[in-house]
Parts: sequence; structure tokens; C-alpha cells
Amino acid sequence: MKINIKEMDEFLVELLSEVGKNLLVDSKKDKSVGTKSSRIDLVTNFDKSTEKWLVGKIKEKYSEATIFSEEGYGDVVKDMSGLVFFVDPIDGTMNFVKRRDDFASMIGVYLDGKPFLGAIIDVVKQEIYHGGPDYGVFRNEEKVISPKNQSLPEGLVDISWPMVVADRFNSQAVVQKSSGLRIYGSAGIIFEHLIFGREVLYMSYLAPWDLAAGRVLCESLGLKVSTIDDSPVNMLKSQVVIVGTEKVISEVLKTVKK
Ligand code: 2AM
Ligand code: CA
Repeated sequence: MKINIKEMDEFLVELLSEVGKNLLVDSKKDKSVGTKSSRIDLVTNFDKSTEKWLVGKIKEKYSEATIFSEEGYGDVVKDMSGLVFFVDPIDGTMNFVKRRDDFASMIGVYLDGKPFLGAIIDVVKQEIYHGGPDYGVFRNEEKVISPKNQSLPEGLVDISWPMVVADRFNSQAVVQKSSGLRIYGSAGIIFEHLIFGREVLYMSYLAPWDLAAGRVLCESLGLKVSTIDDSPVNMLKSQVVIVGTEKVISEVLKTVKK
């Protein structure tokens, strides 16, 4: 399949800038809030309307693609062949509802199973991080350079709170070895911190739509993405994932085993 990468990147940026403008306004409005898998897994009317709009736009332009999305307006994706779009209309819905800050919208694109393009908008900053391995990574129009290969003691780590509280995967020892713990509550915002070297590790149980765009951007900049047991990530299932600098990932893989 021959795809014009520049045209697709511009399309993703166009979609997310439209979504970003709307969500910034929506964040200040009253919302209808429901729950999904648990009391703290939220969904609003805006998650649903945004996903419906994004899926419609993607289908219109790339009718051959399949779409793996969070709120159920996409397709049932059973394999990674061809063009697969992952859509998270609002990432960090709890932040969107409670804090009106630190939430994102994300689209990741894979071609025959390989990372192709990713785009994340930090809605409050109105900045879009986008690009891919054969294209480069950009913050709006400005090229992003690869972050330094910092070690665990040199950097801040971000680990999902249920994991740290229960000390799963020896996560408290990971925190002890680092410069400190930050918990932002939105995968997209944490990927933003990773690509600029403001944090050196993200460790969380992630669904495919939480990971897809960030994985493309992080790997394009030389960061590592791994499962907790050092097996290849499977983009079709939820799993515990670690993302960070090469030095940090190798240190964390040793620490979780102890
Ligand atoms: P969401 O807001 O799109 O659901 C911190 O909560 C991060 O983990 C957010 O990016 C959130 O994405 C995601 N998340 C929340 N609950 C999750 C779950 N049960 N499985 C996978 N990811 C989840
Ligand atoms: Ca979401």
C-alpha cells in the first residue's frame, strides 16, 4: 500500500486541531458523566461525540483502513495487517472532568503492524506532537530532537497510582532509585513529558488506544517501549507497558524481577 505520509500527517494535525479547539470550550461546560469498567473509569458525552466525529472523518478519507477506538464507534480489529488507526478521543477523562487541565486527544497509525504516524494534542496548551519514524517528530511546526539517554537516578518517573500504591512489579523500588515520582493521569501528557526528556519513565496498564500514538512518537525519538516481562508489545490487547530511555528501561526490567 502506497501512502503519502506528509498528506496523512497534515490530515492528523488538522483533525486534532479541530478537536482541540472544541474540547477546550467543552471542558468548561457541564458534562454528562458515566462510568465504564469501574467507579473511576469515566466517559462523558464529549468522549463519545468526539470519537464519532473522528471515526467519520478517517473513514471518509481512508476507507480501506480499520479503526480501533475506545468508545465503540470504530471497527472490531482482529489483526494488524494494512492500515490501522487507533483513536482515543479524550485521554485523561478524569482530568477533563475534575481539573480541566492535563488531558489530550490522540491518533496512532500503524501500517502492517509497524508504527507509521502518531499525533497527540495537549488541549490546554494547544500544542500538537506529531510525526513518525520515517518523517521526524514535530511540536506544531518545530522539529523535536531526541531526548538524552538519562539514567534512572537522573530523572522523574511516572507510574500509575494503583501500581505504586500496591507496590506491583516492585514499582516502589523503581521510585526510590529515581529523582522522584509524578502522576499526571493522562498517557498523552506523559508521552509529551517523555519526548522532551522531562520524565524518563512511564509505567502503566495501557489499552491499545492509550499507547498507539505515544509509542510511535517515543520510538521515533529513540525511546524504548516494552512490556513489563520484556516481550514485544501486542497492539491488539491491554497490557502493562514501560516506556522510557534505553538506560531506564534496562534498569527497570532488572528491578521488576527482584
Ligand atoms: P482514558 O482517560 O482515555 O481512559 C491514567 O488514568 C491513564 O490511564 C489515562 O491515560 C487513562 O486513559 C488510562 N486508563 C484509565 N483507566 C484505564 C484502564 N482500565 N485500562 C487502560 N487504561 C486506562
Ligand atoms: Ca479516553
